[in-house]
Amino acid sequence: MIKAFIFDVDGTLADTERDGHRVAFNQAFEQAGLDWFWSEQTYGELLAVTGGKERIKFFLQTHNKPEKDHADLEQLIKFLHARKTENYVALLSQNAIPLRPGVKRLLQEAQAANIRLAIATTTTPQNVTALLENALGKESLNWFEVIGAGDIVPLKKPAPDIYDYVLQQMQLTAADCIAFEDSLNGIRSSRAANLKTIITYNDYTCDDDFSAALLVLDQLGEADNPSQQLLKKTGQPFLTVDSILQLCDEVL
Ligand code: XBP
Ligand code: MG
Repeated sequence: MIKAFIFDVDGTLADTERDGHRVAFNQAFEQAGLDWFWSEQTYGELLAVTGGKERIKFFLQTHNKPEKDHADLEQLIKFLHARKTENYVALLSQNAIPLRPGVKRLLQEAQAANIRLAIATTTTPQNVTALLENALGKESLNWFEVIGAGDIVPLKKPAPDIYDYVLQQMQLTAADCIAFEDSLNGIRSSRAANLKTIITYNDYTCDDDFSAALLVLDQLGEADNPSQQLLKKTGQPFLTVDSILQLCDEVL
């Protein structure tokens, strides 16, 4: 019996990368007087590395930027990332990024069915709070029993650490839970923690290898905004808690 759903945030709960994180990084570069700019395409390539600080470092190396030899590189990255987080939080409060279709419905259905909820993400904790508060209201933070985020674990996705942390906090085993992810790094992490995983992909991740997933969908879907993949597979317009539980029974 499934006891909990564990959600990734960026790309899964909301499409935050292109118009949220990317914009906030570019603002931070400008604020620091750097001439770096991450286009939509460049950002797609940089998404190979999870974590904002890790992504900046990867950019410096792969784009051979002179700043990679900065006397105190860690300090520079820390400074840029702190600005980026401020920018991201401000951006969400001015212009909330909506949750993806079906997310709010499934979260509410899960609670009504006494399924416990948690978050496992590599993003900074303030970013999770800002997204949930602006998209769902302050009280929605209480919907999640554990919010595992950012540097709380030593290794970010694709390592299993953040999922292992959440499972340990909830005193559950992987067999009790389902993970919801959107990316290859995400499913590598969840599968390395032995979690059955449902994928809702997006423009940046639609070509990723999701062969290890329990189910791969374009989105969770709503009655008036159906999941095209689910319609094709089952004739249903949106994914429900019941259909998830049924799917788990079938694979066991
Ligand atoms: C999310 C990320 C994060 C955000 C930026 O990955 O990779 O790095 O892009 O967040 P996932 P920070 O959805 O797999 O958890 O800048 O706060 O690190
Ligand atoms: Mg993600």
